[in-house]
Amino acid sequence: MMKSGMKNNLSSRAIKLAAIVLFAAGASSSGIAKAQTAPNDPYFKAKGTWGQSYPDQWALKRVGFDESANSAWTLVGKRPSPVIVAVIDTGLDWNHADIAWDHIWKNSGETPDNGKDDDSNGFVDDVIGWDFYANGNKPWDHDGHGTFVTGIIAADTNNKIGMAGINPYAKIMVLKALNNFGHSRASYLAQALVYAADNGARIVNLSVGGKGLTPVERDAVTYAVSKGVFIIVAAGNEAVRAEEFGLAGLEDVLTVATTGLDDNREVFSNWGQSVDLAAPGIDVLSLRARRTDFMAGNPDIEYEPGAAYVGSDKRYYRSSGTSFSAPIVTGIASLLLSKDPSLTNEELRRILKQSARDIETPGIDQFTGYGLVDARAALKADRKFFVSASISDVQIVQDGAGQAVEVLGTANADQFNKAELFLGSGEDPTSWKPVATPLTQSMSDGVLGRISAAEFAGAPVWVVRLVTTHSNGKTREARYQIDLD
Ligand SMILES: [Ca+2]
Ligand SMILES: [Ca+2]
Ligand SMILES: [Ca+2]
Ligand SMILES: [Ca+2]
Repeated sequence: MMKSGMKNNLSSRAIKLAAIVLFAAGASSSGIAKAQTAPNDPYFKAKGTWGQSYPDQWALKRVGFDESANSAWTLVGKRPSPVIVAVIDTGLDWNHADIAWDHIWKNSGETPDNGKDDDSNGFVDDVIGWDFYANGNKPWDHDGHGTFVTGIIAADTNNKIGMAGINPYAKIMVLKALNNFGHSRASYLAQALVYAADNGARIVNLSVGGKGLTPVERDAVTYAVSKGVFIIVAAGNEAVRAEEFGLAGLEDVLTVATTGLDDNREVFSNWGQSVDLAAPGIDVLSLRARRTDFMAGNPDIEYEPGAAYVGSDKRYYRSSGTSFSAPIVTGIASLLLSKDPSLTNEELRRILKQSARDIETPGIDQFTGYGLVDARAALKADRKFFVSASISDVQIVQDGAGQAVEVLGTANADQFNKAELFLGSGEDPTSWKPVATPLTQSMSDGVLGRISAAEFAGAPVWVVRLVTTHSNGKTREARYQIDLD
């Protein structure tokens, strides 16, 4: 269970109550057009509310939602479309003043509270979603994790209350498949995925995990993807390979790792080939469900109950973990669909990855994938654009009388210009020499070039660097370390 995994010491830090007096509830619900300007939500404008040096909603600001004239919200277009986003989690506190009914999915085929399954989908009076734990139609959040995740995606923006959510056009389908302690059963998760797919969700956020993956979960993911659902999964907080971590290791989901204030991967964040992207996930502000404190009682974190409450009303909360990075990407992915509902899942995935800001090791890396999600770049991206570079393996081959190292992988682009191989000595080379003949045609899962054995003289460790260049001049690179021992 990855519901928090916070390793910083909240308990040792005195918490200041919010200096901001919140506007009374009952302020007008957010108008869609209003989001075109900087939102008026107090926490969105504030910094230091709990004594920190950075903005309260730094995580949103870091990925492109800010108060500037070119904030990501200004790029959504004139007539954004609603998008159904299923949050499979611990439920939702729908009475929160910063949750608008307009942002919750309504099952139009279902008449509420008549004891009948009007739309014959197998669920009686399922109006906003379902509680798979209690097998009921009121997926109330007794834990807080689900409300927190939902707030990041769809807290009411520009309502003069509390915080801003990322997508003012999202319609949240509330699927409760985790219990009060954040634990789930594979069968509930699978049922929730199938429900999401069968009832029109376009995106699913899964800030949940656990070691191992059951066939029923795998089948449910396959089914949901086949029905056109785009699934975003938190990488997990165990500092292990995400491939070994349940849903996060699956190929057909988008797996999100966590970065901190310095834009580097946080140490707890799971890593590996299956990590696609990263998003901020440290000291994130979101909604607190009534009577909850989800970090309390988690044996993995040092936490004093109540320490993460924010606001004089204590209806906000702050926490860290990959659970809260995933919904940032979910919010952005859904906003891309609000702007252009015709995007395919392949295009959505391509845009999110290709527009990410490269961080840590240059190129795609195992800690942050393509890099830090960038809402502004994503909303401006060309759906066809891609440039890729990856090295999958190297092998020793016979080359005439001598030997050579053959580099295998992929170098392509929608408009390919060239791909070049370089070699540098040591684990972190400071200079590079061109080796092998540049590719003038793209290559997928094939031979990228041959490097003569003589090039490897004089050092025990070398790094092969691949640089693919798009015809527009943009590049992407990949690196591969060779240890001659
Ligand atoms: Ca029904
Ligand atoms: Ca009914
Ligand atoms: Ca708000
Ligand atoms: Ca990188």
